[in-house]
Amino acid sequence: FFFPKQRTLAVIKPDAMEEHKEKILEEIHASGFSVTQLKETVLSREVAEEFYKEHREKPFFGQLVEFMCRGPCMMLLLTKENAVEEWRAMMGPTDPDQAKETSPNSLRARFACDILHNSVHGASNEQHAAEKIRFIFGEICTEAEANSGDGQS
Ligand code: DGI
Repeated sequence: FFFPKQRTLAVIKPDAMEEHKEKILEEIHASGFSVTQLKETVLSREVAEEFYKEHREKPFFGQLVEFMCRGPCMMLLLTKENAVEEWRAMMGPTDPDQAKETSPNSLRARFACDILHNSVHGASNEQHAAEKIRFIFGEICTEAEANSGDGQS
């Protein structure tokens, strides 16, 4: 199969920043991703709420926002063939207990504490990736996106 170069947004979440950041970055590079942009930042409540707005109605939304603001995060723009899917595969399932069973080598199986404090984030599809990249890193976009004609934000 041939996959075109693709971009995704990855985040190292606050629970993993102290102990596992270097190891995760090392594995990102070793897996052939290019780190096109990188930013370490403490999210404000407003930014965290907007970042996870798809989950606004979920019972865990408050906890999730609070957790994401509790310390620094590392935001990464990753580029690789099939980046969205490959980064999701590297992360493993949302719940580390499940990850340990189905994907023991995944980052969440090895580093996550529980379903909320689960070490890493990755955009779930190409459209979310483009939207979150724009939200976090601003108006750096590919020519294809620039020409796609959705004149939003
Ligand atoms: O894309 P994922 O991060 O794997 O999962 P998601 O988009 O369904 O959920 C986003 C984040 O919300 C997830 O990484 C952790 C949190 N979350 C998801 N499901 C639950 C949850 N937190 C709690 N406390 N309980 C849940 O069932």
